[in-house]
Amino acid sequence: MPSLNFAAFGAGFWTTFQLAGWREIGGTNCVAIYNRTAAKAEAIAARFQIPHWYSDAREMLDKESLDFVDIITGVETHALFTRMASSRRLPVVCQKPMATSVDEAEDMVKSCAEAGVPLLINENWRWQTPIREVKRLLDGGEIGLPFRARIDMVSGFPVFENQPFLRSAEQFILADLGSHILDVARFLFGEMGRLYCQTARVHADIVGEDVATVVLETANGCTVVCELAYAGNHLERDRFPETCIFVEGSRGSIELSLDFQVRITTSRGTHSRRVPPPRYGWADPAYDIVHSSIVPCQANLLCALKGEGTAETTGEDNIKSVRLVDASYESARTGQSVRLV
Ligand code: 89Y
Repeated sequence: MPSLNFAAFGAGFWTTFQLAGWREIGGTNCVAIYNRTAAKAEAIAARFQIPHWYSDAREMLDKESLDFVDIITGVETHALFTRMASSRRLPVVCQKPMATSVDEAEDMVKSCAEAGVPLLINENWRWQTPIREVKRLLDGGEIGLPFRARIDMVSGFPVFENQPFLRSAEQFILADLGSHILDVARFLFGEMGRLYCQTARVHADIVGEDVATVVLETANGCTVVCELAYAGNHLERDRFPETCIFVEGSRGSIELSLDFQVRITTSRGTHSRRVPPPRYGWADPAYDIVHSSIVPCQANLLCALKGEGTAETTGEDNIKSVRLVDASYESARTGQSVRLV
């Protein structure tokens, strides 16, 4: 199959890594890039030898011959650019968080379904090497039925330095990081029936919440507690952006701890293994585990774009993660738990 030509929307922090990820996989060719600030599009075009750059998205779509688009802009523009692409019958890959609301996410899915084109979400967190290992162990069934789990991403890493817009986001940690972690909760434990959430703001100089605790209940009664924080420099070992997971099951437990250590404990004892992510020269070492997960995630999306397989993180699937984020904000606002089914 010839390479698929695509255009990128957006020239922010994540664009360079996603473009490097496409190159790593092969089979695609970025032929154009749009950014509302032309100089930023031009700079990335020069760095990645992208032949055309634009500051007008419609002009780009009118002029370029494309097989799909990759939307890597702020969440508030995802629906607009998705509709622009779907109305031209172009398949869409869109950055997480998929949308600002469940209604908007549903509208995106509808516009792509009506146009007969795939809508795929670049939701990479679940593709991290040690998280895939936890999933493999859970599916193996050795620990029996999980009845409680904890998923933590707690760090003092200054995320605002690379992504300054997060400082002024009204919805911060649940939308930015929670969309990943709640997606991981669904990936590992299935769909949720109910949740309760509390949030807090520790940074005095930001608008949104930088701490969130979400307690979820799966359809079959497992409790999953997600703890998120970008609250400040109070940790002895800060290993941003590693996720820690602890699962208790009827016959054993699984633990993913810092430094990619995965342990499974059953009546036969504890088996421990270090499962580090691959290292790529183009990745920012401070984001290694996440940047490396771009590769299997985008490879999975590419299979779907080529009609050779099914994507895990379709728009239709990701709406369920958007719902969890939305319900978490609702619960934090009302102080009540929210039923999801
Ligand atoms: O924007 C976020 C993401 O997707 O991964 C980590 C991050 O950069 C900061 O929370």
